[in-house]
Amino acid sequence: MRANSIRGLFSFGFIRNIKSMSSSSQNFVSRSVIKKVFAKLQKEGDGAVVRRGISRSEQKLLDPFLMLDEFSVSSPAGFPDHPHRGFETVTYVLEGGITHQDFKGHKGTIYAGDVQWMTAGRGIIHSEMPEEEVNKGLQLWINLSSNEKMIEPNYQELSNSDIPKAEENGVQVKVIAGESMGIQSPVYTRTPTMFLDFTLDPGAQIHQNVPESWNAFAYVLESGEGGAVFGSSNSSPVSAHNVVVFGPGNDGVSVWNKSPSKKLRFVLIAGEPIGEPVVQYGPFVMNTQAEIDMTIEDYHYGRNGFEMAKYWRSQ
Ligand code: FJE
Ligand code: FE
Repeated sequence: MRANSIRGLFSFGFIRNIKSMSSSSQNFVSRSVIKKVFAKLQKEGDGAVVRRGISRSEQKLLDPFLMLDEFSVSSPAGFPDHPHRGFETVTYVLEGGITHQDFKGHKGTIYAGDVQWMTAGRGIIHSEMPEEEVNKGLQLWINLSSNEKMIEPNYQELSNSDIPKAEENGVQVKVIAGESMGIQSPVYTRTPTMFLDFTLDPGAQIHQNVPESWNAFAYVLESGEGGAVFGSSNSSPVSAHNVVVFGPGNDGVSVWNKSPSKKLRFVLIAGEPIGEPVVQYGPFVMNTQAEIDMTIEDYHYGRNGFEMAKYWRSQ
């Protein structure tokens, strides 16, 4: 197969990107759309409302991803003190700010364009509260493999200016994880993950490489009517607040902005499947029910990473 040797080397993916920006895009074979999910509004946390794009029903199809929420939250609503174990949360603020505080004294506010990549590992207890009048963003949950579920918690925090950006042929990309258009994110992804924020001018298109074995989806943030076309240039357009799940294989993902006047903004997220059983109890994600039962006990009695559970309250 053409360029198979290049396709296999993810680190050389940018070669394909540069090629695909030029005339060879007709050779690019895109994955097709196998499912669309409209992210319905639902209540979460304390008085907060989220659009849940990925939930339990997509977990098999989209391993290693567990959840995607598009949040919009205003004080006094928020996500007060709650635990996590067994996965990572990625919070990407689109507007306003979110202040987080955890049980080990880690505290900070992330604003529009900033990312917090939190590895909960064996245990985090934290609060995530809105800072400004309007606070919007995305929160993605990425599973950890069984041998990493109980690692020490870790944070990677990137301000907007730390996130690599590129612009070419009416396409802007912010590389939150992975690489695109020849630039690479500094984020370390324990579960190999790509997280790209694309804005396409009217009439622009992209052909983004995605490793063949990975699961991939897009989430449409903003689109002109009939603008967002995924997979093949004659497929039916997708409106904002939809998850677009891609089928397996091929070179990657093609996207067209067919709107004559409005920009198209979407995130493209892909990851290497873990292939292990998932047992989720709210904010705990383990491999077996016995591990969930143990986690509930650990949280209750303040053990195995939840030592501060009994004493800590956010301010
Ligand atoms: C949660 C309680 C919670 N979606 N989007 C239980 F508070 C949460 C939770 C969030 C969340 C936080 C932000 Cl900043 C953005 C979110 C859920 O914190 F997920 C469960 N299960
Ligand atoms: Fe949380």
